[in-house]
Formats: sequence, structure tokens, C-alpha cells
Amino acid sequence: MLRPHRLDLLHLRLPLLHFFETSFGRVDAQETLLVRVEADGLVGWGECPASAGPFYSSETVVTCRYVLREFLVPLLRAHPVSDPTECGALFRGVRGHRMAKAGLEMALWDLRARREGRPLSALYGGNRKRIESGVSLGIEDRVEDLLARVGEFIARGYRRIKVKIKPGWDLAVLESLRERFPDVPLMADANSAYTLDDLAHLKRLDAFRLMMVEQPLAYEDIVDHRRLQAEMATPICLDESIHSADDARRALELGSCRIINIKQARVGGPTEARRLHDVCARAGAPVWCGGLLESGVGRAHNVAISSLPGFTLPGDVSGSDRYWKEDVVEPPVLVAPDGTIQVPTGPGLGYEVVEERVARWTVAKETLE
Ligand code: OSB
Ligand code: MG
Repeated sequence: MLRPHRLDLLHLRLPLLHFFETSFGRVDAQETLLVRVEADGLVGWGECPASAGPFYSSETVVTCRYVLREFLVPLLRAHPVSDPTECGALFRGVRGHRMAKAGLEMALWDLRARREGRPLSALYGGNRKRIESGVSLGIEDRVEDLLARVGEFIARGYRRIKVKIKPGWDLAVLESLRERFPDVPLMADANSAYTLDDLAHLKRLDAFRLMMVEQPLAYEDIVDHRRLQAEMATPICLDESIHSADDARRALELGSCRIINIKQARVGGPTEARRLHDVCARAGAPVWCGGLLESGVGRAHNVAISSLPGFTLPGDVSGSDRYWKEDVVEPPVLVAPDGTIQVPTGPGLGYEVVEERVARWTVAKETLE
């Protein structure tokens, strides 16, 4: 039985080394919620990377705290699970709030893996020893600044570059990028900044030999994306529109995308992420692991899930030093000069969470006995 006798919700505010701007806004620091569970002298960690405002998804760190405190933790207390895969059924009555569910389920997976003395990746059935790392670079004040950053991350070995686009920061930027870096594996993420009225404009993205364009249209849509995909040569990758394995099945069946970005936090946790991975594998659709500017805790969870065989494209799982001066885990997540991250072989997440660093960045804390 996974019966934590203590559960802490730690609301962190982590200053970013460099601001991160998307089509929905700019942040200088990331707010996130760490879930710490304790049982039999062992500690498991999870993360709800919901951020301060409901701009990427409808959840925020504060809604995660609320839903965990009032609903999910009481459910777990009343019905202890013997395996984290049971969380889906246990939490089914709570609609949505997938990041809140994901953080708790991740912590239980880490706890189970540490109890069994096995790496989390092994519990998931992962078979990769190293994963390929890409980087997601935000909108800059000047194109020249972005070109400099892209050059820096290529030099560090990253295997693909993703840039954020929005109306007014798209075709000209990609043209400059292709001029300076003709052959770099490149993709663009619009975070829902366009509509079908931009169809002719979006079709011009085909000129830049992009690996894919991520979430160009509305954040829940799969119908307009189908229309766009039929008109575009560049593969569409969905992020915000996919909340479950069923969503993925429907989107692939319709032809709304050819690739899916899997974020455990967006889909409600590791079990649903694995299910989604399996749906895509059966459909022959490649997947990659997305990110939400996670601390080392969520990042370590992303490394573990990325070891599954269907994650055939480099993900947004970048090194700790791409985000933070000092991460909350030790060792930091490290991208080798060949652009890969080693999948840890130690028990659980395989990284130590440094509690004194967590405490330094904690702005609010709730302990649920
Ligand atoms: O759309 O993938 C996204 C960050 C915050 C919110 C949404 C997204 C992103 C990223 C960065 O692209 C991924 C990362 O480096 O963690
Ligand atoms: Mg995205």
C-alpha cells in the first residue's frame, strides 16, 4: 500500500536566468507546486508546473493547491492505492485539474520506485539509456538576440531548436534563422496564436523546412487543425488540444496532427502519459516530451518518461542550466556535449532533491498529515 503519513504542498517561485516569452506573455520567474509524500522513512516527489496565471491552461499553482487539499488528498486518504496506476480511477470524479492530479501521482510513482529500489524509468518500461535534448527558445526583443541564443544552444549540443512564434514574430524571424542556420533541426510553437483566417499566412511556413509547427490554432480545437493540416505540408504537432489518450486517438483519427507533444502534467500524470504514448505508437505517430519550465523535480520525471521507446524525437527536456542558476536537484540535469541526457540508474527519480534549496524558494507551504 502507498499510504503516505505526511504530505507537503510546496509553492515555489524560481527566478529564471533569462525571461521566457510566448504568444501568451512573458515571465521572469516560474511558479510551481512540489508535492512531497513521506512513508516508511522514504520520500517521493512530484510537481504541478501550473505557473502563476491561467494562461497556458486553466490551472494555476493556487488551483492545484486547492484541488489537492480539498479533494484529491482526502480521496487518497479515504482510499489508499496499492499502485499509482489506480490514481486515474480514484480521481475520476474530479473533472479536469489534470496538473493537480499529475503532481500527486508523480510523487506516488517516485515513492514506489524508491521503495522497490528501482529507477522510475524501469518501472515505466523505458529502454533508453540516454534521451535526446532539444531547447525551446522564447520571443526576444530583437531578432538578433534570438539568433545569438540559437547559436549558443547549438554550440552546447542541443539536437533541435524550437522557437516561439506569434503574428508579427514569425515569417521574418524564421527567414533570418534559416539564413543563419540553414540545416539545424528547427520547429515553431505558436501556443494558439492563430485562427483559420490566417490559413494563407500559415501555409507560408512550409518554406522553412520545419520539423513541425506546434499548436497553431485554438487551445481546445481539433477540427480547424484538421483543415489546416490538410492544406499544409509541414506536420502539425498538438500540445494544448490533447488532454488524454482519447483526445490523441481522436486527433490522429481525424488527421488533425501527425505528431503529439506529451506533457505528463497536461494529461493528468504518468499513467495517462504512457497510455497516450501507446495510442500514438499503435497509430505510428511520433511523440516527444514537452515541458512547462519545470524545476528539477518535474524535469527528472520528464527524463524518466522520455525513456519509453515511442519518444523518437528530441523533447523540450533541457538542462537545468538552461533555466536556473541553481536547480533544486543534485546533480543538476545535465545535457552532454552530444545533446543527450543520461537516464539515471539510481532508485526513484535518480536525482536527490535538496530540501534546503526547496525551502529557499518556497513562498507558501501546506502540510497535510
Ligand atoms: O507550449 O510547450 C509550450 C513553456 C511554458 C508553457 C508552454 C510551453 C513552454 C515551452 C517550454 O515551450 C518548454 C520547457 O523548456 O520546459
Ligand atoms: Mg507548446
